Amino acid sequence: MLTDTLEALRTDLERAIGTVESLDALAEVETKFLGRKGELTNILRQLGELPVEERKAFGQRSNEIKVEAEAWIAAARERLERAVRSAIGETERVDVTEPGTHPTEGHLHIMTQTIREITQIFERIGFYRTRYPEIDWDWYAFESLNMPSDHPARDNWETFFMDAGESKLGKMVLTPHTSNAQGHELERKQFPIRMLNIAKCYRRQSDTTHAPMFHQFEGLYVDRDVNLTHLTGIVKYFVESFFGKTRTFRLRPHHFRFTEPSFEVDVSCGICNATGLTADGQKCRVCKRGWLEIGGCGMTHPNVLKSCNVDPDIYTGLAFGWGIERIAMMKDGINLADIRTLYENDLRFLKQF
Ligand code: FA5
Repeated sequence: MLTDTLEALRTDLERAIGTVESLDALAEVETKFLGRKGELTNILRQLGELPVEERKAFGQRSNEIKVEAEAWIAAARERLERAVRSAIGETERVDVTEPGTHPTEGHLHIMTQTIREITQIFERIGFYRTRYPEIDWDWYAFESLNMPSDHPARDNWETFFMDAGESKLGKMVLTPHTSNAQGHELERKQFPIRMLNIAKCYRRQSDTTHAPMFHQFEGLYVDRDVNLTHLTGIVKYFVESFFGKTRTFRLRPHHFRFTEPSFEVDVSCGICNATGLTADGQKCRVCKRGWLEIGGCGMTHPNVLKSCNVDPDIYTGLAFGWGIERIAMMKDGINLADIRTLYENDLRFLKQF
């Protein structure tokens, strides 16, 4: 009987919707029973087989079942959607009390750290940082520093010349020392001059103790009555501030064309306490007989002042130029086998500082 088939369909539909476990499966059930080619439509097509008096009641019952089925489907959809939402909530839940993962933190390169420290030390005694070109005219790098062209002293600064033509200031060079700043600063004629010029230098040198690119810091102090005691005072102040009061220094006579008298500054070795020997009587591997060389210094040569139109009878000056890679290594007592390691960017090395 068609009525029995209709009631059986209702029972099957209720069971199918009650046990369905996904939204996709629910959509399939809906199509199977209620779709255009679904089972209910199929039964309704057979309506004509019924006696006329039964048709009305059958039609009504079919409608009731359809309305009922739609309500079951809506309830099942709501149930399944809620389940999906709570599953997402579970997998994507954020536990705000869980300890976080620490992001990798970088730190400044040992050269930058040292440059900052040097700057602070000199700022405390009135020096100011200047910046002058690292590609400069020959006149500033040599000529104004009492080193005329073809003077043999120039050979000590194994210089890279630029293939960029010439002007009345000569050729262009990659600055082989920071002393090029002296001429620029003197030309400003803002006395007293207390310049601290920190810059990169370039020389045609590359071995375990020389890098082709390295840093120097250059001091220039020019005023009336600047004398040698100022120079020794500044060296003492710097050595004690940077290396600590346990270290001493000495000035060793030397020759530079742009200072007179000239010296090299040595600092006592912090590893062997200036003895040149380790505790077990071995030769100290860090220093030369108890001393480490920082760089050069001296009293400004009158010719340097004259070349920048500063009267040496009124003004006197002192200057120093020291290597930053060297002093950074000396401070930490690191016997660096190769100075070039500083620029190889190997994190296993750089992370130690
Ligand atoms: C000079 O360059 C002079 N301009 C210093 C100076 C300035 C003297 C002012 C007097 C007055 P020197 O060539 O010695 O001097 O270099 C000074 C320091 O720079 C050296 O002691 C060393 O510490 C550092 N240095 C020189 N060449 C290199 C290099 N290739 N690699 C690393 N450090 C270097």
